Amino acid sequence: MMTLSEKIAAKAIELGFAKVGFAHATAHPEEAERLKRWLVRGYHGSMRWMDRNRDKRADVSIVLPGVKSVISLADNYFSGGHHSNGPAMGKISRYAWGNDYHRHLLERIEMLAACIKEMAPDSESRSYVDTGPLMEKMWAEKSGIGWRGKHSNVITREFGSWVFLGEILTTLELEYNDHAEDLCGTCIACIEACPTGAIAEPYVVDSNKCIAYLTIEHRGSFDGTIASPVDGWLFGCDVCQEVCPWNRFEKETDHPEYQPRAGNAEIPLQDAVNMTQEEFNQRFSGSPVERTKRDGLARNASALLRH
Ligand code: B12
Ligand code: SF4
Ligand code: SF4
Repeated sequence: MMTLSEKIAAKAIELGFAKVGFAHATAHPEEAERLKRWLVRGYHGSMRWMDRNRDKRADVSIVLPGVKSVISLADNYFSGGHHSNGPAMGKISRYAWGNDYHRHLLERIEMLAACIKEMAPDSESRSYVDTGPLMEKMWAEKSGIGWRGKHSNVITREFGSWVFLGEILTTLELEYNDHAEDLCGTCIACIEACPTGAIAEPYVVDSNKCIAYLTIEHRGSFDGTIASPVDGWLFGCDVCQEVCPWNRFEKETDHPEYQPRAGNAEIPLQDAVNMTQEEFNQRFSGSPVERTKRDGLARNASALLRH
């Protein structure tokens, strides 16, 4: 006879998740303290939303009263292929080659939540992908999905770090996994390879220097104290993950949603500068690249051409 946890795990795998894990939904004051330190140092740059709901990020019982468990889910998005690194090309980071993951993940997370409701009608739940005030990487680690590498992303033994994360908070008591063991050892490849020195110390990223932040989240120009994107990264950056030895275990995803749209792994920089709004919509509607908007992409391309 399968336990409730086993039934939920089996359903998650059936829905196409690469990994699922369960953690007891207790507060973690030491993580709250680290988050506070990160914010006090200003490592969130202009992402002021990271400073809001700090109490909720530290304690999920404020988000869902009576919460007992966090179900962590991981979706493998590695679709094979590599950047050509050709001259005057702008690289798009791997996570943004296909459709926006938020929708694809959330739809299936909500299906799983509906199945759980059928299995336990008195239970309550909340589903999250990225947008909620949740420390997703911490929960992935606590639920045994993977550990936080020194580049701060979660690494799984089976798929490397090319995974998106999502969660279900539930009032159900479940059987909990052991937290994932840190397997970075003495390696510092990501810290050494980061082109802007954004990994301020092991496990801690200063967004102000991170190319992912500069090309996606930062608004306005790159002048004064703000750094500029480098090394041909037009949208996001994969350097710290590309050099990670654990990504030798990458496996190709079978989700068509994460397959690259034609020509979207990299774009001639001049094309990105000249792209009309209509072309931008045709190419990137429903893709993560939409977040930076046409003007943001053109700004990034102009900055790279100036280098
Ligand atoms: C804000 C944010 C960003 C910011 C800040 C990044 C960051 N490292 O925090 C920016 C814009 C830079 C960013 C970039 C990227 N992001 Co982002 N981002 C987020 C978001 C919304 C919040 C992250 C957060 O809470 N940061 C706050 C800091 C304080 O948390 P933290 O990094 O976990 O820091 C902890 C460690 O420093 C730790 N710590 C300190 N000392 C020590 C010591 C030890 C031993 C340990 C274990 C830990 C530890 O304590 C801190 C608090 O717990 C999450 C979604 C979510 N809601 O969680 C996605 C998320 C983290 N991003 C994601 C992705 C894919 C990316 C990019 C890879 C995209 C790209 N290719 O360009 C890059 C990676 C850059 C990098 N090296 O981190 C994925 C990561 C998936 C994974 N496998 O881990 C997430 C989870 C989204 C998702 N739902 O899938 N992101
Ligand atoms: S994403 Fe790029 S810039 Fe940001 S920490 Fe990793 S290597 Fe550095
Ligand atoms: S490159 Fe090395 S230190 Fe960095 S996350 Fe991977 S194993 Fe850990």
